[in-house]
Amino acid sequence: MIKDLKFATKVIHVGGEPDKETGAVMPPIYQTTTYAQTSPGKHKGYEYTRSHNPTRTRLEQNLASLENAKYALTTSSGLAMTSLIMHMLPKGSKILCGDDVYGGTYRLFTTVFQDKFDFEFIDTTNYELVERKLSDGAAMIWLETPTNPILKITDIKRVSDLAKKSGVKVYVDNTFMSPYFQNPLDLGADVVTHSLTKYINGHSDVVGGAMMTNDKETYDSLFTLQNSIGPSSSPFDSWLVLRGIKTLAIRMQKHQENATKIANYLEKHEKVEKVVYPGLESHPQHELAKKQMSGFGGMITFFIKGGLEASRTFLEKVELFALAESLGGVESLIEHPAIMTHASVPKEVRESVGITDNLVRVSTGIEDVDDLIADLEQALK
Ligand code: P1T
Repeated sequence: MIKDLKFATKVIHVGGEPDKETGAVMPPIYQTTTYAQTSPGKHKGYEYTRSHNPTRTRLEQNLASLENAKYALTTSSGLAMTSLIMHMLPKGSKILCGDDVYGGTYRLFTTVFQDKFDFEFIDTTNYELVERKLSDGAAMIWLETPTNPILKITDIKRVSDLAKKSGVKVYVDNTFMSPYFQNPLDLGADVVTHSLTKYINGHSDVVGGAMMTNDKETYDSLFTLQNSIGPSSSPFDSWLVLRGIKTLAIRMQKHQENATKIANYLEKHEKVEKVVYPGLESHPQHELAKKQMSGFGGMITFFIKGGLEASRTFLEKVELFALAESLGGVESLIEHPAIMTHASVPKEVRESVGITDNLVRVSTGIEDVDDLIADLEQALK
């Protein structure tokens, strides 16, 4: 294979070589649980699909290349990957986590794993605080950047440099930017995670997760846990993600183009109190966003004037935007984090980070942006 392929080539070609047996240009779906051995223990690298599957191998090769990583591992959901990672850490470990993360991640940490670890949720954009907490000792720091749903941006390189001094591993959930706009490993992070459910698959028809790393020990530990616990991704889902991923570069460009127009439109609207989009000059970390990311993505958060009732009326009126959880698909979605994706975060915690009842989150799709703006206009009216 030609070395140093560019992103738009990698999504199509890495792990995508024609089938050796037949020449099929598209990868076969190896819909099998098991593989024949020629003698006990003698096989072609595949024994049982919980541990390995050729369709999944192709996807993992592709994913590793997109984050410039040596290793990738996929799971049946984003949270399944987060769970495997938590199982890897020694009991009693101190875990630092950003104070604004996906509600399901918060729930996993504060319920399932709360007795095993000592969690501390901190504002990771406050670097004095981060430095102090890191030097107190921790097993890991878990960052979402931009965060879900406030879109706060943390300086990955700065935190990684500080963490290295204290021997703390840096994990970055890169779901919102996708590998097209941001590569945390290149900035010093130890492990990057993704919900494949979102931009990477891009068609809202698969739930999946992944991690990429250059650290063999971490990969080996997570692979062993995946095989022992069992949340492997299915051959068909792996194939669907391989299919969706081919257009990741071109989709991300369009998500961003549409989101920029919508964010500018909303910022001028009289019924909108505030808009948060990393590409707007008004974003508190706009300069960092320009430096750390190669684009600003498709997610927009905005605050409607008038509180819960005004938000509810607006969300009931949109027609093209589906009122639904999730993000990153070709279709536009809209949701109310306080009632939907972040309902498992207690109200006082939500409000302390700014997830108020008039906050609306938009996942901008790749439709014609004029139609999307017309829909927002009639619903705001
Ligand atoms: O849904 P799942 O594939 O398990 O991924 C969980 C997850 C992890 N990380 C981030 C940043 C996420 O946004 C998610 C899932 N988020 C939603 C379903 C949502 O609507 O925000």
